Amino acid sequence: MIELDALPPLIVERVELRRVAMPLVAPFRTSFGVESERDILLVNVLATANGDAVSGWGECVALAEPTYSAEYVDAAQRVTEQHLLPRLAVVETLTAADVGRMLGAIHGHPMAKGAIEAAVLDAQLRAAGRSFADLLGVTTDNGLPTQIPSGVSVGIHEQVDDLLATVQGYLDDGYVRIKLKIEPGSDIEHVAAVRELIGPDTPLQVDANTAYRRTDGQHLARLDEFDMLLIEQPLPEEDIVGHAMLAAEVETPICLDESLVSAAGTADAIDLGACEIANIKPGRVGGYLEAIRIHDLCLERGVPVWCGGMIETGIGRGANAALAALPGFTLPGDISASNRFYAQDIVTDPIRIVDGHVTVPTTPGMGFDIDADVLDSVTTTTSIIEF
Ligand code: NPG
Repeated sequence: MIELDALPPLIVERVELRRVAMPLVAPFRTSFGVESERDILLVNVLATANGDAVSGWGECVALAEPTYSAEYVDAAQRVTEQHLLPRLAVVETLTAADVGRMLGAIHGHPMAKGAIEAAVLDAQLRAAGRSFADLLGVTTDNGLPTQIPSGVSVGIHEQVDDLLATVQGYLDDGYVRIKLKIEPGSDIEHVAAVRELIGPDTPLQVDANTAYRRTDGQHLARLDEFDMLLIEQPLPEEDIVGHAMLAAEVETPICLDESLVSAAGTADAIDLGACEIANIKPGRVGGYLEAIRIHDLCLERGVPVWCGGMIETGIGRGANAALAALPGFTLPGDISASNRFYAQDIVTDPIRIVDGHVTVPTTPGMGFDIDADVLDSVTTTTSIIEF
């Protein structure tokens, strides 16, 4: 367990909520829609700790529309302003561990809650002069930076030729694992062509984002011959039993993403045989602390995990990279370089890929420093909540 008690508590003065508009370098199509621009809510906690002024940032990964999950960015901002922050403003001092506990009575909204928790943790770590990687115990003993393998997620392409050209580009960039978005009609043929292009040794997996039904077991079993790492979230998020049925029918391991929203639910899904591999996304599960609990649980149960992505800016990516260095993350995550999605990031040292790997940040805080000028240039609105 990580030593959160070693971090100084915050006396929060105010919280600034920023909305930023970040165009993507290319449209990203999934089975639930096309993303061309991210409209992102950022939470900035301004506080004092040990008498010094400190600032911490968290990124809310909710999308503009409630298509990936029920959360969406306008609602995330509203619940943050009207329900979440007011419940936190009543205490003298605040810690990251307090956030989840104090917000427990509010149902849902894990992405909004997770962004607040991350901002508080970032401020606490900065006050202590410690990195998230250090808190997690994932720094190296020999002074060399920790490296994690970098996977890339490839959107659905109408034409197989276009898909192959895109995948080849990512192979040239050095990505060590390819994830293909699939949906009915864009699956077997696409996977077959990509497997042929990348050869038998490059790890490959697919993500359906809930696009199939229980009756698709035999169809999905046709993917077995392509020797993939996993099939991610083939069925709707509530259908845990359906995933267990598919896991019995399909040889390729079934991985859950959207279905996993807590450690308790993850344990149940594992017990039911529905979750052979887990995708851990801090935002989806309410924050990094719950993500760590899910990691610990899966490590104990022998269930491999990997770190998912939500097209984060460097704020979320830096922290994800540290998380993904924990020992249970035995599969490459969706921790691609910043330039896979953004021409310009809002942090000073965006995540880069070198030899297929990303360096885990070790600067104080959650793993990034804000580039204030760029951030200002992409900010669309700011609102301030006094504590
Ligand atoms: O590298 O951040 C990334 C993208 C990884 O494919 C990715 N995310 O369902 O996992 C997903 C998917 C996603 C895309 C989620 C768009 C939300 C929006």
